[in-house]
Amino acid sequence: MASIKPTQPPAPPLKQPEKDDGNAVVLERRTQRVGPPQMYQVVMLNDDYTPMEFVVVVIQEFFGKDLEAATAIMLKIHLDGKGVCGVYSRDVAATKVDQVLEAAHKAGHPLKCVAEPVEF
Ligand code: TYC
Repeated sequence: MASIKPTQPPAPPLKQPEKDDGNAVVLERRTQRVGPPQMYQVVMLNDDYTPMEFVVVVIQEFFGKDLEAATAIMLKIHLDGKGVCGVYSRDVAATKVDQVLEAAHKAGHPLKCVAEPVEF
């Protein structure tokens, strides 16, 4: 008598390891942007200890202002508590903040500044 084999479900096809033939195309997922990129203003804050001259030099050095413009910005910060030194893309603004904080820290001054998104 012929034996009856139990029927097996078909085996899944063996998966071939993917080979890189050097022609692979990698698609980078990008979030679609509508409108211009968000810009950031670097806002410097007043304090009671940082010398005015130091602030003026920092504004000239890192924000590309001449002596007159840097002095006007410094005085505005001194009188109003804060002031905008410049407007940049996100990475550039973050770099400016780092540069100012490092220079102030090295000189022993408590000068602070922050980057904040520009409202429009
Ligand atoms: N208020 C400081 C002083 O009288 C000067 C100053 C100006 C400090 C601007 C910080 O962001 C600043 N020496």
